[in-house]
Amino acid sequence: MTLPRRDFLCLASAALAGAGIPSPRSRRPRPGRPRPTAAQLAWQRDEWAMFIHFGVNTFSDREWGDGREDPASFNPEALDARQWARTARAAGFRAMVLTAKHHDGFCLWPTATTRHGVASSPFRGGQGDVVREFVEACRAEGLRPGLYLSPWDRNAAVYGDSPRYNDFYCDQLTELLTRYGPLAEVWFDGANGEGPNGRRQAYDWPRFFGLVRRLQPEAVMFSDAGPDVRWIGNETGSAGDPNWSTVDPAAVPYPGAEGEQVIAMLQHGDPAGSTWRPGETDVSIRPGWFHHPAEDGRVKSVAELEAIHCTSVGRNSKLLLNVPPTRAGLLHPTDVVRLLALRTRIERLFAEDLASGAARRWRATGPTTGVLELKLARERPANLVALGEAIEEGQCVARYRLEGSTDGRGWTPIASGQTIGCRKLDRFPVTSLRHLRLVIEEGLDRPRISQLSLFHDVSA
Ligand code: FUL
Repeated sequence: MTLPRRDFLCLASAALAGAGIPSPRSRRPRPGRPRPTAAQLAWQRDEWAMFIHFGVNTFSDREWGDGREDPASFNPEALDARQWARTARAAGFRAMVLTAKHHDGFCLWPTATTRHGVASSPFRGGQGDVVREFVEACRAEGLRPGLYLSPWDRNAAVYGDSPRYNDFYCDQLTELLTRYGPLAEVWFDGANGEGPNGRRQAYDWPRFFGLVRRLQPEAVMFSDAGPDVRWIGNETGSAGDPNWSTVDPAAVPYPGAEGEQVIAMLQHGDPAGSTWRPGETDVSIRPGWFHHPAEDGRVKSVAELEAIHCTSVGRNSKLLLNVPPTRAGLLHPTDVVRLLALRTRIERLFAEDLASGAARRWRATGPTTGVLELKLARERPANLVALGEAIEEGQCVARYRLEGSTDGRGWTPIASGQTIGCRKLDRFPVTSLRHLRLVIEEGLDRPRISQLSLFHDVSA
């Protein structure tokens, strides 16, 4: 990306203002901490979204196609997007994001912008539209659809001729944003290469963002630089701890920006940040993003997936778990069984909130600190706590500790942490307790605790 940072920021505000649609940041400010928009809140409360990497790479057995793949190779003979969506719903996902185009440039919908896509393939006799089947399947199963459109395009002849490719990319975006009804998320990857002319493509991010805001005002946009939700900084399933949903937008000026500082900001956010931009944790259930038969024996175990839930959703992030369809166009049976077992495991884990119905008392100890104490009906062994802040009012807690007691007098420390946000999960050695207290030691505003739940994971 070649735009200097200041120009980028000016262009960004100009583009959003020019689109005539108020951006979340330009809405009338309320006093206090930054707060999420309704779309950001809905996005986070989905907790789990399924990522679907599917395209010519599925047939060439590659992770990154070079754009020279023959469209004739794309022929998923048993494609059933309803099977993807049914599985996702049964496993507890609430949204799905499909790679409408990956870096190889092959389009999964019948586009007027290039011949490199499904219309040139044998799939449904050249009449197929995977994006439509995907979106309709999501709607039929009550899932919120999202689309990934790779800016890096190794097939487009105009890639590298920056103004022309930006027009081409906006034409593709426009098709996707206008043909398929409301989208919940538009996913931008930051990958950036050189075109056939040997020149590096300069993406017009402000224009791309402005177009999405104008055509799909309810969709959240994902990229390293938001504007609505940010990449979490790795692909291993691990959000930072602490993890603030606020950022300084100047610290990650454009998608694909590099450097240790950038990764630290993506991982942790910034308590002093002016902008609400929560982190999304994307990770694959397999080693690769696309399906490779050689990896059929390397699907992550239920224990690994549960650990990922705890380091993503359990650290104030959202999980975008990739489950790639096979060449047939179906999710692999191993992945399906694993996902359903994960759902059962998570449901069991959180089945009995030992703190439900417990007497609770909040005592402020300062303007931004306080103690939430609760008393269970009887003494119970426990080893897991779930905490939450009422993030619709912003994220405030910066440091806390948890203490347990059998009699309400002698308190034992059981866990401590920094941020809470939408959801924080803390495990600790099995402790028998009747009293539990959350001590907010440091806050940025008056803490609003929406959840203090207690569980006993018997499998731990
Ligand atoms: C990366 C891409 O290069 C990978 O292929 C994958 O799509 C991942 C989600 O984003 O940047």
